[in-house]
Amino acid sequence: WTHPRQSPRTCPGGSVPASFNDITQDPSLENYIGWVWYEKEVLLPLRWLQDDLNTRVVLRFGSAHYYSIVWVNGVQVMEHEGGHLPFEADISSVIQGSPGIPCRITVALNNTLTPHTLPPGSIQYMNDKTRYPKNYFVQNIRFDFFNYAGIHRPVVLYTTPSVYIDDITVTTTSSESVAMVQYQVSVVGSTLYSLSLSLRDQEGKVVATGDGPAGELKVLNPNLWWPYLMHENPGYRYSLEVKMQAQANGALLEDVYTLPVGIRTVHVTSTQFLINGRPFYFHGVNKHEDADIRGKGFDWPLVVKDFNLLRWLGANSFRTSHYPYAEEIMDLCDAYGIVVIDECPGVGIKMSESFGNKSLQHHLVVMEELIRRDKNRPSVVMWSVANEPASELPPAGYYFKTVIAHTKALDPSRPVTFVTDANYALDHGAPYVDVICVNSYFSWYHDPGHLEVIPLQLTTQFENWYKTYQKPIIQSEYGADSVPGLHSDPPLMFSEEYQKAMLREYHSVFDKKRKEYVIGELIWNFADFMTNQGTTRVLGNKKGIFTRQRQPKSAAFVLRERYWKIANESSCLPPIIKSHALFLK
Ligand code: GCB
Repeated sequence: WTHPRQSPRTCPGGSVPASFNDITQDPSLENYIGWVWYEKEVLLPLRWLQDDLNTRVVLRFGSAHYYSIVWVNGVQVMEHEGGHLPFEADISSVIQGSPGIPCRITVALNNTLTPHTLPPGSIQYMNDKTRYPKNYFVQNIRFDFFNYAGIHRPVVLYTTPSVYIDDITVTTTSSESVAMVQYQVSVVGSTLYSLSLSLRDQEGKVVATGDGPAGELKVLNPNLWWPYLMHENPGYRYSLEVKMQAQANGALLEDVYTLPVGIRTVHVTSTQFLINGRPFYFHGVNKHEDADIRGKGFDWPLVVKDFNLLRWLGANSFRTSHYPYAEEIMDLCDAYGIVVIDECPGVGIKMSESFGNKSLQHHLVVMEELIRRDKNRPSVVMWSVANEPASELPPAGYYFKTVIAHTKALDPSRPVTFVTDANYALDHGAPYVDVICVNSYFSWYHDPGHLEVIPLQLTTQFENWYKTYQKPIIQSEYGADSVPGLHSDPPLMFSEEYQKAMLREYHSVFDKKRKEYVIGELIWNFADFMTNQGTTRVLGNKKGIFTRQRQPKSAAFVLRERYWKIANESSCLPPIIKSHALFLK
């Protein structure tokens, strides 16, 4: 640790959950790359320590960026590679025998990105001594959001009995009058246990019961889980109570877990995306976990505000661009019926070394972690394994074939995609996806300022992809930067008017093609967000239809009118939803 930028840093107290970058006045912490330390002492309830043989104490992190090592009372209890996903360890053996003495939790975090992490990155040493100080280096990244780091999500301690429910997997099938809920429960700690299950509706009535580690529950006249704006009662979830009993160390142990279950089906045809057998059109957004001061740190009021804005907008869906979002956000998607394309942190996979075996193996592990976390969520209708990789490189073929096959093997119930900006004729990954998700920025990065090229270029884009693959297409990104309050008529780039005009050009093509095989449009982006500094970014990316502080730009009203119009065209929407009032309460 010879260079100041490499010296390990200690994070100021009380900064969890939050990114460390923006919370101090210290500019060297803003772009800090290297080790950061967190430490906290906690007093554990005496009860946890007394019944030590039968109580399992678990320490769980919602996420930390990116590589973490965790010690409890000086003993290393876990390490984890990658942000955005939870990790936990049984710490029972480390904390026993210390009633009344604080338990010390120490975390070392390293936010360095390498060609084999997800997202990938590279460290570049600047060796020209006439231009840079000794040991000077930069972290290169190939993605367009600020590389915030820290303990981003809640850290909790919880207990289970020593024999416990480790995992539950639920899938559902349904017809109009009957649904089947298939379940699998895994129990760890003993092979001698019994399991009983009961499924309750929202009135608390038991509608089906079962027992054993695997089986099927039959639900007559099911209330299906419907997306927001597709039904008057969206997001309906039953409660599945799973009860385990086991004898261990002379005691009767009981573990109970209650899982919300939404009954719905998802199918993809060559032209449609069907939810519960009905065509679903994605009219939604791409988001980021990003806000002033906290960076990527979880913040309930911000999350609630975002959901209110989504509902105001008439958005029925979003993609978790470009990494898995907090579990609390996913819970709200399930509850409100917001449909999710769940993306893993495979963003900025551009270097050829990032398509090698080491990267591939890690990508498979990340998909396992993501699917284990989100597999039971009715809101998640599709997995996205990457965003804009260099899929025109030959190794991308084998790479995506393998990642997608692995994802489908882990979860045969959902379609899989990745988001491409490659030329349709050169993309080696596209043959393996179920839905084509394509990003394009006509009149912005291509032909900047020329709105008039959009109709032709966008129509050609859709026709080329469809002709090649006969798969439904989502416009997974389109957009333009606008500096809030900057006006220009005729519309010029970066003005609010230009952003609106660009949207309208895209929309007229969507309206033609959604009669054929275009199944969705997701604006880039829901809100302005922070990026690395650069000559094309003025304090971040300004393609939000809301500002970073969640105030609407003019484009938000254009989109709102459109999304409500599309929702109201749908024949299944009951009259009560045809007014905004319900949602402005
Ligand atoms: C993209 C990327 C997104 C960027 C966006 C932009 O294609 O997927 O991460 O932020 O373009 O604004 O450049």
